[in-house]
Amino acid sequence: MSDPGADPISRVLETVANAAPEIRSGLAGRRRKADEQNPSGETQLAADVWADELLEDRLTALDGVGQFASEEREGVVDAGEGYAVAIDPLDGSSNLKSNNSMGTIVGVYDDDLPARGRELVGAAYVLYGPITTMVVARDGAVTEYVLEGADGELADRRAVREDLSLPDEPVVYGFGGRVPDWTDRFADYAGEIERELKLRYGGAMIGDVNQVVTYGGVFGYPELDSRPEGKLRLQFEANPIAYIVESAGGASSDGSGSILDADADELHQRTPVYVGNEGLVDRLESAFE
Ligand code: P6P
Repeated sequence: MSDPGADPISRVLETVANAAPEIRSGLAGRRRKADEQNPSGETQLAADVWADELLEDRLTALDGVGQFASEEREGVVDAGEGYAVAIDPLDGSSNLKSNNSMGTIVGVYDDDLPARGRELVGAAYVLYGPITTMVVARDGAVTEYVLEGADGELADRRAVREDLSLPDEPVVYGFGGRVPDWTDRFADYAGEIERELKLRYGGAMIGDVNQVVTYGGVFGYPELDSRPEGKLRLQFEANPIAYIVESAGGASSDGSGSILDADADELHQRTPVYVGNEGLVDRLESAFE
């Protein structure tokens, strides 16, 4: 398990890393639908519920964790004194049926939840791809690890990219939602980008964001005519990813400014999300003026 002597933020991140091989090995048998919906009204899979309970159990047991919240549960769990941990235990779990990439997202806030992204003191995502990797942002630095473990045990956490930063030249883009649902101003922006970059959209934010972090480009789940606030959750998805991408030299926006400056009013509030190379995000904000 995590090193008890480490600081609380490290202990949270190590606990998520240690759980990753076990979560990965537990997915195959948990593809069935659960009987519940999450607070966002999305049908849960058995894997969603199981990963959420596993991580809640381990993270709330840590000294230095005072609150726990998850995309999969209604309220904030009181865990004593310390940092607030917000997770998306299985981001993109709808990809489980089609056997495509998924992820786990974690944000460590130095404030009660719901909290603004500026209160983050650490964030990470695990990507369950052909291999299991974890991208961690702390103190302005981003590191990618390979997490290797047989039979659900973490045998090795090996840094493979340190001081990770987005390449200067963007290559890929990925935009969520249905094209007819896009607002005109986003559709105009997307029309420009589509003629410049290569489409990489896999339906799980972590897989798509990792493409942008690796190759340079832009990911967005935009404002929609039917839902101006978009789909993605501020506490569990948008803030941690914005923190990571901005720590890697990129930019984030909710359409008007950095996602990290967005007011946090409700635990499950949604926000439009645009992250990637600064120039591409700037162009989006200019198109929205
Ligand atoms: P759509 C997964 O459910 C998720 O929350 C993100 O990981 C992903 O970017 C988005 O929703 C996909 O949504 O509408 O394309 O299925």
